[in-house]
Amino acid sequence: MSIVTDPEEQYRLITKNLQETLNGQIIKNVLEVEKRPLKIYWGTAPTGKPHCGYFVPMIKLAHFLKAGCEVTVLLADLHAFLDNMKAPLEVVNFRAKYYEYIVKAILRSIGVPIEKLRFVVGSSYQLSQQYTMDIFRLSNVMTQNDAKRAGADVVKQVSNPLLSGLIYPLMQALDEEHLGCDAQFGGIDQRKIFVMAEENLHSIGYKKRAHLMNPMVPGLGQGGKMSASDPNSKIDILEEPKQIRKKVNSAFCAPGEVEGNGLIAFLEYVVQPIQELKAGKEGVFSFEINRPEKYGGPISFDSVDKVKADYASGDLSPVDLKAGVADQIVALLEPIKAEFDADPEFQKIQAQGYPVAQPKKEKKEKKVKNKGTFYPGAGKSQTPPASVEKVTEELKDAKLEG
Ligand code: STL
Repeated sequence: MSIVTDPEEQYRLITKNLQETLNGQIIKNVLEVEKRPLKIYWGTAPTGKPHCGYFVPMIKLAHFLKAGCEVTVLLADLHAFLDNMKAPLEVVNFRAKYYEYIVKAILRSIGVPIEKLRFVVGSSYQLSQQYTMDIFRLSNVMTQNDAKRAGADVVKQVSNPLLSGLIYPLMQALDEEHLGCDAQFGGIDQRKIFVMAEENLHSIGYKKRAHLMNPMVPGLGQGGKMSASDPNSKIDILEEPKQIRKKVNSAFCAPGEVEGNGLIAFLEYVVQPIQELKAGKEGVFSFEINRPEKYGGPISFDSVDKVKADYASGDLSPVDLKAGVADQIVALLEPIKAEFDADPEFQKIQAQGYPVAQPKKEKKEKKVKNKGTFYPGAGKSQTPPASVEKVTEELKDAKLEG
């Protein structure tokens, strides 16, 4: 991957395919006036196992690296905990490490050099005295409503919201200062937090950063949604080919409808950009569908627009589109799965981050007792939980109901 050095070309690459850029002038100033590499970070909260949607931000990280940026990946472990305990403290450090493995494996698989990529675990600096004081200082210039609104699209919305949901956005704003960056990148769902950061950091003596936002890309579920409750709507990065094909086959794919179609979106936002990165050339695209001879034989496309046109007209059927996209996903995930299968450390960290739930039998027993393990009156004789995750779920349910 050759590094781009012309400031105008760097800016074009940094902002390529984004939905929105706020304060692009800050970026231009760094590149054109200060003439130094742009410092940019992307944060992710290590909650559930990363799925195919992760390719979308990875492609932008590739653009940033190609533009010579100093790129930081924030593994926001405390945020994963603060967002309704999506990651229990007992496993969050393993999940952060697992996310690092996955991010590196994805980038390697698409031919991106990662030597220059910096990984920072949130709790490594977010528990410092200075950071803590900054939370307090920010909490004295922002209202509860400001914080609530900032987190509205990011923090899981529940019936009885926890205080942690107000702390979450404040910390994300502070991360910009404490990671020493010029710009933060994220999905358009982060917009309210980004705007809040721009509006408030100056009140505690810190500078405003630029913000880069990716579009939200439709998934494979109903209406292009990815949902935690529908396992078919998400394909794990380490999913087996058989499972990939099964999930793609069950994907929501309305005949003739291009808008919100997760399979076509995958071609547009993942397959094409990766082909462009690999070729070092824009506009390249080749998509082959291995259709059996008895249904008319192989089909090939050289642009996403042609895929869209043929799908809209009915010339390309959902069945054929699914088969072709499934092949693409299988091929993209193959080297990542191979890396996982060849690395015992990678496997170990996955097992530690995502301990398997206990067998159903025990679950039934618990129901009869109707008391959580951590219920104040619980006797010492109670069996300790096999899965931390499950206990956390129970505590959460108890809270929501109570
Ligand atoms: C998620 C899912 C996702 C992004 C994030 C969280 C972002 C978290 C974050 C936390 C702290 C920061 C920046 C970003 O400073 O796609 O659950």
